[in-house]
Amino acid sequence: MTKKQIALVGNPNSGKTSLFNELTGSNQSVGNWPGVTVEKKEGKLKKNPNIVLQDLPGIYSLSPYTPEEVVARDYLLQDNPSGILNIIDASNLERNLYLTTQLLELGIPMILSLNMMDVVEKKGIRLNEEKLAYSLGIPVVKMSVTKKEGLSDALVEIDKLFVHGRIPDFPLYDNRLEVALSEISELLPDNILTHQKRWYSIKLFERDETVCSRNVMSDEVKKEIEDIISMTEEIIGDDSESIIINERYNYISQVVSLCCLKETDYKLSMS
Ligand code: BGO
Repeated sequence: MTKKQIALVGNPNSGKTSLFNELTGSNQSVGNWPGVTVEKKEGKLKKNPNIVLQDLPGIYSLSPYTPEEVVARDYLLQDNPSGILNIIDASNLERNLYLTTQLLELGIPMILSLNMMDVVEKKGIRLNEEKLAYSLGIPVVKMSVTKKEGLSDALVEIDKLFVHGRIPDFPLYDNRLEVALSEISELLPDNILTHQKRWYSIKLFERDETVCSRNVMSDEVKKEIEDIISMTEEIIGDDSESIIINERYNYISQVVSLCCLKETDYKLSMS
């Protein structure tokens, strides 16, 4: 039987290595990603050796600025994993969801693992995972890897992903930005897969050099895209990279305000 691949993705210190070790045990192989000195680790799930967990380097973003980010995004775009298991430190929800917004744009079925729930509880934060799952449109599981809690729930979601995993809806941003992104999407080269169009449109809007140089586009199309970007920058009054960053954080703060209550929120309302 051919092996199915799940990519394990998360920020540094989210508990990714701890989860990888728990799920794969001693069934691991370690090497380097081609051409870079970034460690490549993969392992078969203890509970189902037909599923391979690909441990991607800890990253904060899918920008092209570090070898770890380049390795992670190249793998996610080119190696066609069946799904992404995105582990986050739920006690730092806003910061960790920044990478999640980018992963949602790749057109790959995805599961969100809310790790460090023991810390979340100690901080008095109430997190409604059902509302979070509804807002993001993907399955969400709570876990504490060090307490070995929630691991079997993650395995159940991985199994479900192979049966009815679907490509998540991507986050929607400011209308003026959405118009620009759909115009860019229309101009993308034909070889870009439909489910990856959102990611490529955003990367071109950000003037991501790697994406610009790897895709063959006529000078005319390049100019049209540049005109769309500069006009949107003028309308919104910011540079394109900052526009995307701000829109991601606006989206995250809406999601977090729907599903997260800090102790100060409920203590105030009860007094
Ligand atoms: C140390 N809860 C808590 N409280 N901690 C967790 C959990 C959890 O659910 N999951 C992981 N950790 P990595 P990346 C450590 O190593 O897996 C802890 O970078 C220490 N080390 O045990 O390495 C985990 O792969 C000394 O903590 O994350 C680890 O994503 C004192 O989070 C840290 C205290 O986990 C990072 C902690 C010498």
